[in-house]
Formats: sequence, C-alpha cells, structure tokens
Amino acid sequence: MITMDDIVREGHPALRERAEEVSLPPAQEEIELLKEMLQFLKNSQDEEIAQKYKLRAGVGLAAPQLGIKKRMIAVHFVDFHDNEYSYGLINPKVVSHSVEKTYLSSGEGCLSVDREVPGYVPRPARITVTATDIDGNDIKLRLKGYAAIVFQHEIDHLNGVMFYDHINSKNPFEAPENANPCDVE
Ligand code: K1U
Ligand code: NI
Repeated sequence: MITMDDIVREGHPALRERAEEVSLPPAQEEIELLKEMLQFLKNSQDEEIAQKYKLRAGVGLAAPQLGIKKRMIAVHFVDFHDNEYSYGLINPKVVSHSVEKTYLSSGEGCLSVDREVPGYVPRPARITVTATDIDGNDIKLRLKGYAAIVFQHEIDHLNGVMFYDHINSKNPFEAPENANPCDVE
C-alpha cells in the first residue's frame, strides 16, 4: 500500500519535469498503480486508517508525486454540491477552459509540500478534460468550481507545475482578475 514515505517532496526532480504519455492500452502494472493511487486517497480520508498509517488526507495524487514520470492521476472527493468524483485517469488533457477564473479562499495544499504556502491560486473556473479511465474507456469530463480546481492541480503535476507557481508573489491575496472564489457560491 502507498504511504507518505512513497510520496516525493519539493526538490525531487520528478515534480519539475514533464511526465511522459502512457501508451495505450496501458500495461497491467500501470492499471495496478492507478488502483493503488486511488486506494491511497480513500485510505487517507478514512480517519482510522489515516491515523494508523500516518497518512495526510488528500483528494488527488499524480504519478510524479511517487517519483513516476507517467501521465496518470487519481482523484477522490465530493464537491460542495455533494457530487462525487472518483477516477483513475491516464493521459488526462485539458482540451478547453473558460476565461473566467476561480480559486479557493483558503488557498491550496499539496502532499509533496510540507509547509503552508499562503495565497490565492487562480485557475480557469470551467474546464473540459479528456482521458482514458481505469477500465480503458475514453472519457470526457466537464468540470467546474472545486472539481475543476482539483483536476487542474493534478494535471499541473504532470507538467512540472506546483500550485504556488500560480500565486501572485507580490500580493498573494490580491483578488485575481475575472475571478470568483469557488467555496462561497
Ligand atoms: O496533489 C496533491 O498534492 C493533493 C492535494 C490536491 C489539491 C487539489 C486542489 C486543492 C488543494 C489540494 C490535496 O489533496 S491537499 C489536501 C486537501 O485539499 C483535502 C484533504 C481532505 C479533505 C479536503 C481537502
Ligand atoms: Ni499536489
């Protein structure tokens, strides 16, 4: 099972490199890895298991966070409107995005970052993502608000981008232009 010891932290080169496309159909080993990543997220959100194995709660995980430079992500969360998102995805791609932006008023965290980095992380409020799911189906997801933020955070990891790259360094809490916070809707 994946634990915090498997998650690489800031300074590891895999977090700053572009991950490679996974050739399709995926190898059994890649499918197993995705299942493990999804299980890690479920475990991390289970109070008892998380305490026992000292897991930090997470809503997403990207393969580069395990030092694996492949374009694979897992997400597991319920948004502010009670919609559940639980996916293991291969080669996810943002194929379109809105001009309007959104951000979390509380900022973002990252399992690969063991410190608080304060500030708004503006991101497109609506995105369309294409990917291959864990069962080998091609899927297209239209996402908004919190879901759009989580998927973008994870897809950024595949491109060597960290959440704090998006924070305005001069004024971290300046209201981003053309943006509304997603957690007060
Ligand atoms: O990629 C990661 O490091 C995981 C990270 C993803 C994230 C996406 C969008 C905004 C913030 C963070 C996390 O999951 S940090 C933990 C977290 O956001 C959370 C955990 C439990 C419940 C609710 C949120
Ligand atoms: Ni992260």
